[in-house]
Amino acid sequence: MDIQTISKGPFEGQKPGTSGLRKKTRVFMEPGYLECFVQATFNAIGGAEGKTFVMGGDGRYFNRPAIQTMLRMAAANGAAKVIVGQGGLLSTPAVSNLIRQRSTDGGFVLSASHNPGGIDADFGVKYNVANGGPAPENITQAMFEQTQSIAAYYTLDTADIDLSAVGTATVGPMTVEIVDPVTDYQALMETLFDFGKIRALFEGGFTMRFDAMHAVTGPYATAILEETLGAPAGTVINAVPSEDFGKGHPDPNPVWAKTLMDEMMSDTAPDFGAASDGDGDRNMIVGRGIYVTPSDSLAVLAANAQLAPGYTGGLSGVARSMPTSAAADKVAEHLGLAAFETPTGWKFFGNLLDAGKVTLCGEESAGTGSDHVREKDGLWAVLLWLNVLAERDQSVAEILTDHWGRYGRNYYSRHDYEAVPTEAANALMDGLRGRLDALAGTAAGGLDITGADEFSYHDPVDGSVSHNQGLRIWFAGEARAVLRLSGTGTEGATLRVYLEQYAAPGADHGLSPDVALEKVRDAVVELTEMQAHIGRTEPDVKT
Ligand code: VG1
Ligand code: CO
Repeated sequence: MDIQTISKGPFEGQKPGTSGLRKKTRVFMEPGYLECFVQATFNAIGGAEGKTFVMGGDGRYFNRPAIQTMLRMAAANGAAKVIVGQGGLLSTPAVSNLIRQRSTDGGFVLSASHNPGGIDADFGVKYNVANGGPAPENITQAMFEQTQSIAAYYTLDTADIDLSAVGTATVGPMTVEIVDPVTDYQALMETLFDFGKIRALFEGGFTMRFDAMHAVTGPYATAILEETLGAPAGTVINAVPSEDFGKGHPDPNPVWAKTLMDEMMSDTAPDFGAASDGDGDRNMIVGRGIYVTPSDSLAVLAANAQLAPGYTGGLSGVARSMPTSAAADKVAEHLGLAAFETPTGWKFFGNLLDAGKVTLCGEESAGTGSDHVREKDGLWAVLLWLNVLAERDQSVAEILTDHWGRYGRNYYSRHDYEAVPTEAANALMDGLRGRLDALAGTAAGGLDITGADEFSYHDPVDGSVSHNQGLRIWFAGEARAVLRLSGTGTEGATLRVYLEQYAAPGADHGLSPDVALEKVRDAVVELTEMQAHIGRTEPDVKT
């Protein structure tokens, strides 16, 4: 066994609090860089000796060589076995499922999620623990500390192994099991949804477009939607994972999935449209002529989940990330369910799911999931929608209009200001933070401010507290603004501004979000002195 020693000294680790590392691909390709992160992870979990891991990625550039490197390192660190997806592919929810189903010690996902791929784009590695979920704070903290002091990593001098066929192989003394990436995941979906009903829906002429965005859900969606549920060939587009995602941005939102959006808004739109991201954990839902915000999607699914076989017993509770709109809370209130508000990032849902406190979870960033795995799950959300559509025999527009009529509409939009100089972004946030206590009772953008704070999360299961999770401002008339800095960007800072305005049942639900949210937006621009801090007030991306 070779012990490689790092010459460049302490290594710049992941941002504290994030469960993986996301960097430019060329940075990951620097000698020893990926290795340091992987070794830091093994060190942080008390070593790999005798352990079993799952490994797979979204197929982006560097996926395959990185897996080979990581297999050698797992073997050199004494791991007993690694389960790898064929061709090095596994979606994030499929990794989560395999960790749970095979009771492994953890797993690695090679992905920078919705960030673009390619040698000049982004790469990433995430570590998930034995419950199938992203590494929780105590482990990410240990990983970060390891990256600050690491001086050596372990590897073997062995040849690459062939991952192109299902079977078993060895790397040094370690066993590698190469599995079909779709089989176990599809089996799980078949336990949750009424495949017969959905097949009948397609047989009845229901049409759909699923945009896999040249990323990992292509094989999953083709196998499940076309080959099993009988959707016609061509239902799944951009279905072959490519190393640069067809030079696109595999982020399922109206901006990056514009081709799909245009089709859904056209005269020849199919009944239902959906898309997923690089690693398959996000989803976009769109009906003919109508976009469903992720916050609304969570609320609609919470209100209708019991129509699917996996959820007939009802939900134990619903959780959403803090910036996500309160639409799901309205449903929970109505159904008498517990509702939880967590910081951004799926890892915070893990304890609630493990403790049986919630069944469904969601984030405004197009993440929805349930207790079936410990990650958000793009295709799962699409299948639940299909099951609901099959049961209700209504269009997406009808379901949404009915939902708003019953619970009210939470107008919602996220504005992203990308590649902001880090100092300017910090100054903007610090400036607002310093004035939060004085805001209640004042006005901005023509709205009265009723309160403001910085969100801290008190985990009801393990009692841990997470501070600095976003600035919140509430306005009279059930409006809210949230500001936070992204933890996943790779260039400067990304400022995220989340805008929300509630319109009760019976109020006007036909406004464009921009119009409904204009005052809240103006208030944010004014309160943050945005122009002075970052030299602009228009965001790069609105979702
Ligand atoms: C973003 C989203 C957040 C999501 C995270 C990881 O984080 O806003 O909701 O959990 O990405 O998603 P941030 O810190 O950039 O706002 V994924 O699909 O990258 O695993
Ligand atoms: Co993702």
